[in-house]
Amino acid sequence: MAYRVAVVGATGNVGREMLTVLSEREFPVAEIAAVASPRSTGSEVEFGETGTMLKVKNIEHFDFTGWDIALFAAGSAVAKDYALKAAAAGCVVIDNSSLFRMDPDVPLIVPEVNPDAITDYTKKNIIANPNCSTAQLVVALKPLHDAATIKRVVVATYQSVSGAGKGGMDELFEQSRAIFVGDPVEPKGFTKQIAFNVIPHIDVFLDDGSTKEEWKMVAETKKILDPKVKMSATCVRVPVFVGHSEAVNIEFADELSAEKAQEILREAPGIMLVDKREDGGYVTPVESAGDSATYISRVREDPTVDSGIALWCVSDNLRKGAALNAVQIAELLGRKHLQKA
Ligand code: 11C
Repeated sequence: MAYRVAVVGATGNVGREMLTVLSEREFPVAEIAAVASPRSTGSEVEFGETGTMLKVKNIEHFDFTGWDIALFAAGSAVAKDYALKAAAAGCVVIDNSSLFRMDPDVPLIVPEVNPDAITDYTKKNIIANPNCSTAQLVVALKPLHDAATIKRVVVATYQSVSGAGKGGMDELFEQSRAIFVGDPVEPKGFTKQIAFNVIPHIDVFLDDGSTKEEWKMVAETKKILDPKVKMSATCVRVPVFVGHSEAVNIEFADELSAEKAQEILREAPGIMLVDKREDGGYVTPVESAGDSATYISRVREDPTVDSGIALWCVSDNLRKGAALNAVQIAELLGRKHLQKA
């Protein structure tokens, strides 16, 4: 079985990564199309490292009829205009934007956590991919929740600039250069200087003083993992190019020792436990870049609650947080639901 797959937003950070992951994992592709805005039409992108160059097609003229799967990585505005069109044409959309995530008729899937929820995709022909900071968190939480029932999570994130797109990466690079050569630093996309700084603000502010990124982490975790889990998030942008990190405190209903938590995490799908309790015996975002794993380090008991664990969680936000998770969803869909000769 092989599928006709379109990648929408193919020239962006996540779209390019989707092409790489599809080719790396040898996704059964009968035909692949790179689709993007009129601005990128006619340019070329490589299909992973296959040497095959794909001419970028204009989304405005692209006909999704006859295409099996469309991986959308073009933001909410493009999803709003074209995902429903693609879905109506019979193509299953896996959308990386936040547009459909909380729609009760659209499953929000992390394959290691809630694969069975995918059956609901038939309601709209759309499946949502979570926010990058949520994806790695729920991969870490799921096996611990199964073992000891999570009551409450407190998380602080350290999110790389690639979460804000290529523009975010360029801004960090430009500001770092400007500081070294003594030029003035002028924030563009970020609200304050990001080079050699941290900014406790991602996405827009909400009425209660939290940000939309923080709201997304809470709402998405509840939808994917368990609505009963209470959660508080603080999301922070840091001057790292790729790789989101999270410091997580988890309170459980049942007893769970640090040793048992390590044992569980060592065996859990999608997780690589690197927890040596010595200099360098943990993973940093630079080391996670380009990898598929969600890395867990610094697992220890939290003595401030009856049963609690603190841990450090790092993953490549363009991979597990976006492209890889989308391709895993496509694999799940292909294996379980799409039958093609
Ligand atoms: C960031 N997590 O790091 C965001 C990017 O809802 O898919 C992804 C936003 C989203 O800025």
